Amino acid sequence: MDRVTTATHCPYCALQCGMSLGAPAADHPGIPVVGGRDFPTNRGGLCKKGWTSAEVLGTPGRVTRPLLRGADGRLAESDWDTVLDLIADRLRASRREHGADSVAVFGGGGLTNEKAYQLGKFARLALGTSRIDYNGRFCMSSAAAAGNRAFGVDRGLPFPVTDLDDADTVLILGSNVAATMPPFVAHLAGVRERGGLIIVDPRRSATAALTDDGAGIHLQPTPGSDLVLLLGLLHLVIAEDLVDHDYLAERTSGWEGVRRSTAPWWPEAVQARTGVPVEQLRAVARRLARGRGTFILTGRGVEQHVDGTDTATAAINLALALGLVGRPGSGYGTMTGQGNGQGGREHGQKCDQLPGYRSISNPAAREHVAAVWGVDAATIPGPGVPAIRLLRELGEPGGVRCLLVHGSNVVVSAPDAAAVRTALERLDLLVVCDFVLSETAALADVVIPVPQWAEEEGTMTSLEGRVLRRRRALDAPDGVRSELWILRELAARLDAPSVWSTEPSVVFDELARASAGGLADYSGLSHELLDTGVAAYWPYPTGSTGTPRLFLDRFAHDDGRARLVPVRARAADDPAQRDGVLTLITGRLLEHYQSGAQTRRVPELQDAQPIARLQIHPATADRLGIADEAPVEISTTRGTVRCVSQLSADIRHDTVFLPFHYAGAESANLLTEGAVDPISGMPEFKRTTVTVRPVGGVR
Ligand SMILES: Nc1nc2c(c(=O)[nH]1)N[C@H]1C(S)=C(S)[C@@H](COP(=O)(O)OP(=O)(O)OC[C@H]3O[C@@H](n4cnc5c(=O)[nH]c(N)nc54)[C@H](O)[C@@H]3O)O[C@H]1N2
Ligand SMILES: Nc1nc2c(c(=O)[nH]1)N[C@H]1C(S)=C(S)[C@@H](COP(=O)(O)OP(=O)(O)OC[C@H]3O[C@@H](n4cnc5c(=O)[nH]c(N)nc54)[C@H](O)[C@@H]3O)O[C@H]1N2
Ligand code: SF4
Ligand SMILES: [Mo]
Repeated sequence: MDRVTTATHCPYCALQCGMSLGAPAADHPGIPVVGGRDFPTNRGGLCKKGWTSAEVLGTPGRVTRPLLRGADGRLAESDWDTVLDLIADRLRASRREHGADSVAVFGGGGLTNEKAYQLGKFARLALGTSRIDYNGRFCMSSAAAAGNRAFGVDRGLPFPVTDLDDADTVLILGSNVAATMPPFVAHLAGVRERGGLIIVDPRRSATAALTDDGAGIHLQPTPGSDLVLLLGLLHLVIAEDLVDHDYLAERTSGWEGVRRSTAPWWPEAVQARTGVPVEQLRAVARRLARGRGTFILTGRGVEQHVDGTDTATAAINLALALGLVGRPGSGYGTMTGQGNGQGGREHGQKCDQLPGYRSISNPAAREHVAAVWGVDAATIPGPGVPAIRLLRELGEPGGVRCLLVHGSNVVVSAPDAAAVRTALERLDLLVVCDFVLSETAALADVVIPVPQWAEEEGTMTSLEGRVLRRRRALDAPDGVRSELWILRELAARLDAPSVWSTEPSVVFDELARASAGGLADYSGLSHELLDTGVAAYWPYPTGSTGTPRLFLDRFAHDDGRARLVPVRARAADDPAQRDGVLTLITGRLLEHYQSGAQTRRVPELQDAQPIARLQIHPATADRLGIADEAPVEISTTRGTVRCVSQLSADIRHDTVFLPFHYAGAESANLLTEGAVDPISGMPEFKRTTVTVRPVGGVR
């Protein structure tokens, strides 16, 4: 390609920092030079992962030929016709012998909108299966369910990130943006100057440390007690008469039930359950109600729990009671995680959903999408099952026998990872599309090589609901084929109806038509329009100029009102503080991304964080006889992790923290349980009872 500089976005998280890719340096062929680009979310800044992202393009382990497992049990290079014919034959046979739902698809929130859309269409039309879901179930599902329930629509931030710049108070619950979206911190500079940053985290995370020196308040509750904390804050807002009654009357319904639900949560009761002192609770409640620009934001720390949907709902109820939602200069939102975590949940990879965030159970939605696809609506399967149930069905009698994985490394990132591995090994056929041999790809019968972000065109939708152009800066290695091409080839071999373009802009146009009239309406958008650099926030129906701020006039429910939904805290079940019994929380480090499939292959990042370390309080470590940087064993009934201790006073005495970016014996998900939120299907990643002991005896 002859372009010297390509304006695009980072391949990793949902902040989608603006990035420029320059021509490769002579001594580094194939690796474009990365630069930060002025863009509202990052203003030229990038984090370490962004700066080093191009390294993965030339990683030594890159898969550039289809791989097929041979009779000797090893993966060996094959050719496209052989593997595509084999996959199509095996899928057809499975469908014939065991029914269409014996074939399943697992997608990812890192896929472009075009690929996510095509994957959902492929599952329904080419495979005829209802069994499709994706890793966003591990990520956004609780916040999405809460948003849909309260507002009738789910868009992570219903306002541009830059709205935060002028805030007086920002309450962030369970999100460590200083590590997970570093350039985002610049948007908190103003609120820190005004002393209004409030961080809720059982750890003194890098983000919690931003509240130091009068910049704000850090609340350090027991893991999993946020629902009580939020009920307690609302209780105080009511008791101190800080509620915006006019707003509630004009714009919401259900206040009375919510008001009553907060009755038991006197500050003293909240302190007893959460460990947060009464004075801090009062200070926070009053600060939130100062009424000069208040935002409430949630992250995975409060959402990845069995009561994650209710906890996000409690945060929304608090925001509504204060009249923050749909008012310029204030708001509620959730921090979307993956690069296309937002768009990836709008176009049909979710088991219950059709493009445009339409329900697959709604007859009118089915008719609309069927017309775009040129099929009879009756041929579109009904709703499938959410990710954790899908993974449990693998290889079970009457369950799924063949699985296609696009954009997830489930062996590392799904809860109860050992059980997931066993389930994958039970399958008749596992096909993994990836550009590296991830731990999941290493188990596959067929590995399909695909291009990386800088080698393809497409669109991504950022955490603020803004649709962005991902642009090609260089050609993919010889032998690699795009996912759109692969899906078309398989669709043809499976005699699928409809058209299957391999051109991202054409697929986008089809997606736009399919989304028309839906909640996430992209019908006024095209690659051509996005190439002009227009700030395109959905809904963006034909003839409109998009929607940077949602809810200014109405919410998406038929009556235009937001719904306040009463929620209740679960019974207290603190694990007895027996010797060695602790609460494990899992999460992220700045240097690694997700399952680490990409960042563990970047020498600079891997050197900075080469091994898994368990963050543990020095007093707790002392009690257990654990020294700093010493080998430890962490156990549950599901498995054991071996790693190294990291003594730190930044964590509660009763809590330990382990990042989930590592594989093998260091994999945090050997410990986590597959328990899920009953509404969203979100697994409980953030609260596992574990025992910890030193390896090699007490010091
Ligand atoms: N460096 C890096 N950045 C990333 C990613 C990555 O893997 N690495 N992934 C991206 C993705 S997909 C996502 S979803 C986002 C996630 O971004 P975050 O939500 O910021 O990330 P986590 O580290 O999972 O959790 C955030 C914080 O929640 C706290 N926490 C744990 N349990 C509780 C609890 O019970 N209550 C409260 N209040 N807090 C709790 C943890 O201590 C942690 O500091 O990051 C995105 N950005
Ligand atoms: N214990 C614990 N577990 C967690 C979490 C936690 O906080 N704690 N967080 C959860 C969250 S929020 C998330 S989002 C998940 C994420 O975890 P995963 O779903 O495993 O996400 P990634 O590690 O990003 O895996 C993406 C894989 O797809 C490949 N890939 C990237 N782009 C493409 C593409 O365009 N096409 C194809 N075919 N492949 C591609 C990458 O190389 C990589 O192998 O982990 C969840 N697991
Ligand atoms: S914050 Fe996210 S989008 Fe920005 S450079 Fe880092 S990983 Fe990339
Ligand atoms: Mo995520």
